[in-house]
Amino acid sequence: MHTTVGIIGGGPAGLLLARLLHRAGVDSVVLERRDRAHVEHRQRAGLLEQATADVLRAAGAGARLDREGKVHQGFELRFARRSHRIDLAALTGGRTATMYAQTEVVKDLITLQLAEGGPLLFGAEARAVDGADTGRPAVRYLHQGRERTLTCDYVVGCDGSHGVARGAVPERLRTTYQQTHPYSWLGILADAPPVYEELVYAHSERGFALASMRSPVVSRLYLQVPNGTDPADWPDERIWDELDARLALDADPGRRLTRGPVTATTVVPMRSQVTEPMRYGRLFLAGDAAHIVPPTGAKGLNLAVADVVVLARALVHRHTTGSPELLEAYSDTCLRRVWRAEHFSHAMTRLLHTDPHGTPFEARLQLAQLERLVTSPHAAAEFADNYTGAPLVPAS
Ligand code: RFL
Ligand code: PHB
Repeated sequence: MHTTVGIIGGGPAGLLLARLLHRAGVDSVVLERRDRAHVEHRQRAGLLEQATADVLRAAGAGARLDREGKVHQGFELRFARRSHRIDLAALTGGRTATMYAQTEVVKDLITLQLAEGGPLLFGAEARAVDGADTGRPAVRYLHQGRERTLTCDYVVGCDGSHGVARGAVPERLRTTYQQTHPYSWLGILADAPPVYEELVYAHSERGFALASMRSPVVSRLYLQVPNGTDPADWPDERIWDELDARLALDADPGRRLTRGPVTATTVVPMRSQVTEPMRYGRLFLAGDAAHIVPPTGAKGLNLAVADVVVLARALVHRHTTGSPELLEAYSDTCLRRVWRAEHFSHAMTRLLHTDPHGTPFEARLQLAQLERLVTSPHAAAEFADNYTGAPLVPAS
């Protein structure tokens, strides 16, 4: 089989890239290791930057997003048993975020791809990328028990943080920068109405907590836990008790933590990682395959979308004009945004979590920084600008 763009990975990055290329008349094949149900039900991100929602709309994937997504104008920040509202829209001249789960984005893109797009093969596991530095790269993959080869003009690794594409860049040419944070998130889904119509981020001496939502009857909640935590050590009652203690809603008549059956529990390590460059010859890396942020700032999916928007534009430019200049600029263009988001995600993570190795002095500094955020319009505006996200394609 031959295609113009071979895409490894059918997560949000790979699916959206295939969609954008299809709309511009460039053919592609998507190879996805897992089956459709697995990909559609993997619980992950929830919050879309405005620019991400706009891209999905422009790609013809905005109908259900507009019906079911909830626009968030701000969020609540709680610390020292007090509550503050960060008014994102007021601080940014009208920018907002939209709560629409990654599972739903993926379902919408898969439906479109199967109805109108090029091949999307489930159960197709890429094993290796050959000849990335030649004019005719190829992906070797396993499908229905047989090894096959997909020859391509370009290969894009959208295969997440544990994929194979990154390994096809020779080690001497790639640098990985990384940091593991000294805590993880215990994430749960519960059949219980959300705490509040907006997100609630809480810093407490007991650790960080986040109250998010998936629907009017399903809550998504996160607790800071030590690395290596076994979810089995967190029976439902312990989770609810800890959320109660950290969110400290008792003083606030407008908010209530309603308990309900916990339907899923996962532990997510908090990692920061960037691999440079994001291109080797005709192989490009996009999304989690190239960079990971801790989920605190809700940036991972949005960064994946930003990468593939830049890449689709560059591939289409090459296809229609023959000029490789945008493809050559791809890595540098994306990395500027990636490092901005890495910095913000890292800073927001450190601002809100309780460092198990921190000193009392550092804990006081952290409170001083939180105070600054809720009392200085300048500090709040800088935060809100980062949280709501930069425009997708830089002006220059
Ligand atoms: P994905 O989603 O990991 O998809 C990669 C796909 O590649 C497939 N694959 C292969 N296919 C073929 N051959 C191989 N050899 C393959 N190896 C892997 C995999 O099966 C998979 O389908 O990467 P992608 O597309 O780059 O998307 C990135 C996002 O998924 C990720 O950044 C976000 O989920 C991060 N994230 C959040 N991002 C946000 O923007 N907003 C949020 O609110 C947000 N919250 C979160 C998050 C991530 C979380 N976890 C679980 C880490 C909350 C959590 C808890
Ligand atoms: C989520 O709903 O999963 C979510 C929301 C906001 C974040 C992180 C995760 O900052």
